[in-house]
Amino acid sequence: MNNKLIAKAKKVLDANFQEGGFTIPSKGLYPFQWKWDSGFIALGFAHYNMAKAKREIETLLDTQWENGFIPHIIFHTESDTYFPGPDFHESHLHPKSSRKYRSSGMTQPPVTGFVLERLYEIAEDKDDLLKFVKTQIDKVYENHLYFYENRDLNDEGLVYIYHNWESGTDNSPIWDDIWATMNPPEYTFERRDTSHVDPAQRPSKREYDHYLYIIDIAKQHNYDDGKIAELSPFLVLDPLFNTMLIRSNEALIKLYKIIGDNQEKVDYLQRQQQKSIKGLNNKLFNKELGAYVHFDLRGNKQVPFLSSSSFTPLYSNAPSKERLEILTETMIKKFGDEGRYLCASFDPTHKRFDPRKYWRGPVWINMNWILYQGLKKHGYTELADRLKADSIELIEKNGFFEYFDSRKVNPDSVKSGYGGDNFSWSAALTIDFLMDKS
Ligand code: 9WN
Repeated sequence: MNNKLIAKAKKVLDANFQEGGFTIPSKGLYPFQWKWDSGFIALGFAHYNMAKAKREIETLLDTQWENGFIPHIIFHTESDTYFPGPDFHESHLHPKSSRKYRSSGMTQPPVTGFVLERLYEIAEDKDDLLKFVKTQIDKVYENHLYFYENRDLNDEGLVYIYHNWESGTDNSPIWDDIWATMNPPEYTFERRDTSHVDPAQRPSKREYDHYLYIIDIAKQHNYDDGKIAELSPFLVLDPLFNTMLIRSNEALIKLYKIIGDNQEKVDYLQRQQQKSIKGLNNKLFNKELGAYVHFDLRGNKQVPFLSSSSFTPLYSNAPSKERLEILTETMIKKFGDEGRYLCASFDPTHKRFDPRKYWRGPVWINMNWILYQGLKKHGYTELADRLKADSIELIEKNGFFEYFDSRKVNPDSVKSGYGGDNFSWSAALTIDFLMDKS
């Protein structure tokens, strides 16, 4: 164990924890609570302060809307260091939105189910943690119900995202062809992100116009799911998002069985799970590329590009033995060059790859954590260890940054850690990587 690094990571997390019972991803750049960040953050706290881990999840789930939806950003406090803020998102337009919290009207990958399971695994006092799970699990279940009832357009177990910010992999080259089908107005606004971070590492102004335009369309219809499905120019089946749902279903089923007395919910989840796994394997696997890809519901076609999301189904029970082999071979062949850290966020052999820019090529620690867990789960120990070692090396050399240059030798600069510094999930998952007893 690397005690020095763990101590530093704890310091980062504790400094980002806020009085309101939630943790900001990074000071200045991201000053609110983010949905999937909170899940990963709780996993870090769980190893040394379970009270804070529980609080993080409790605070997040308290923001749930009446229809089961959980927003991607919750604006607990005022801050003018981030755009777009609550006045742009206007979540109150939705009739079932929270009356207690201001938030966005979009969501992020559903990680909370497997986070509850992992908290239970980490907890020393299992009875106490199970008591906590009992108070929260139905909210996660309601959230899954929301997805299946409102976002599974073709009744195939796959749920759509209507905005790139819902994917969590915000300006991946995957979206470029969708942007090419749109011509949004030129918005006038003041970016805040580029005053914290080198603009060369962030999306362009024109890309932001697209992001804002999709929100505008949703707002014109009070964030009505049916209208969004009908009108949003961005409507995508994302392998990462759907895998997180599948993996969280798995966790909910396991936890409900431990709790007992919840047969109806278990049955429902098992039925959905079968459908989702079938959908993922039939619709999102690309044989030529040897991995899972996104599906553009507007264009009714697969988006044939490899990204770190392509391998995330490893973290679930969805891939067959044969597919597991194909996935790991593709990862090594395309992303595993000795001169590179695993795992770049986009195909390093593709011309759209950029090792420095946001989700267009750098390494992200949360994606590495997901892939590591998946590889370990299916017995690919050597590759799993390489992912873990690469993650720790990047953090040790550069600090707890938001993302990292995927090249081992970086000819552009001496610095290979990019985006927000003292970034919470990089710290939290370092703790989980290093303190993992399983
Ligand atoms: C928009 C907070 C979030 C992460 C996302 C990451 C980035 C926001 C932004 O920061 O997105 O949600 O303003 O760029 O892409 O994954 O949850 O850390």
